[in-house]
Amino acid sequence: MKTKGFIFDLDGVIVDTAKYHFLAWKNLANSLDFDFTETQNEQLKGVSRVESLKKILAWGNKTVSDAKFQELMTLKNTEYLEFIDNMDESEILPDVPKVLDYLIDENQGIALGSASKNARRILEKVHLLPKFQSIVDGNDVSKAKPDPEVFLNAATALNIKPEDCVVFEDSVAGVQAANTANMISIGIGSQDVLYEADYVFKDFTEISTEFLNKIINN
Ligand code: B16
Ligand code: MG
Repeated sequence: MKTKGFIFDLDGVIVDTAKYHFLAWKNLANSLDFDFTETQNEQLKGVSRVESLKKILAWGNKTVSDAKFQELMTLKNTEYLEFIDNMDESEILPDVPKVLDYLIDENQGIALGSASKNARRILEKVHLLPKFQSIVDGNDVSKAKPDPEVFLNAATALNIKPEDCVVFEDSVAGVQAANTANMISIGIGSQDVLYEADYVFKDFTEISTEFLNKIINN
């Protein structure tokens, strides 16, 4: 049995925190007298907090001082954390624990590779933190996806070569980051959006142990 490194994105792969990011950003935009759509929100998936706010302000044609920018980031995160603090295991996406437990039983490396600075707190809330050998999140990287830094750091933390790593990602930028890192990319979501991934599944209920064994032993 080979040992591969399995790197999981957080938002959109393990839990659906995108809905909370959307609500918090939307309230912020509304407080500045503009709005944005759920379609625009798609462009914020996998994107760091700073880059998200830059995009949102551009949609609203707003320019703000650096101090105001920092204040808005804090405001958004404070509201977002109120949603996070109400999360529990029921918010874990279908069959994620099953796949994690299978990979752990098969002695595979398991890491988190997320843009979120709140990743540990979220994993703690849904009681999945102990399943991860390594956590690489928005506090550990200087370059956002599609830069491969977050996944390369996760491979280093697992002590597994990038070409022996596999990434589960729901965002286009994340799939591109995995591909640039020379890792196997598995898109979670729609084939139409994630067509650059090596494999795409709607969710983890579609991922069989046969498929995982194939990936492990390839
Ligand atoms: P935070 P992921 C990303 O998580 C989200 O998809 C993205 O919408 C968010 O802006 C980013 O984390 C930063 O999150 O404000 O909590 O630091 O998909 O990379 O797990
Ligand atoms: Mg994501």
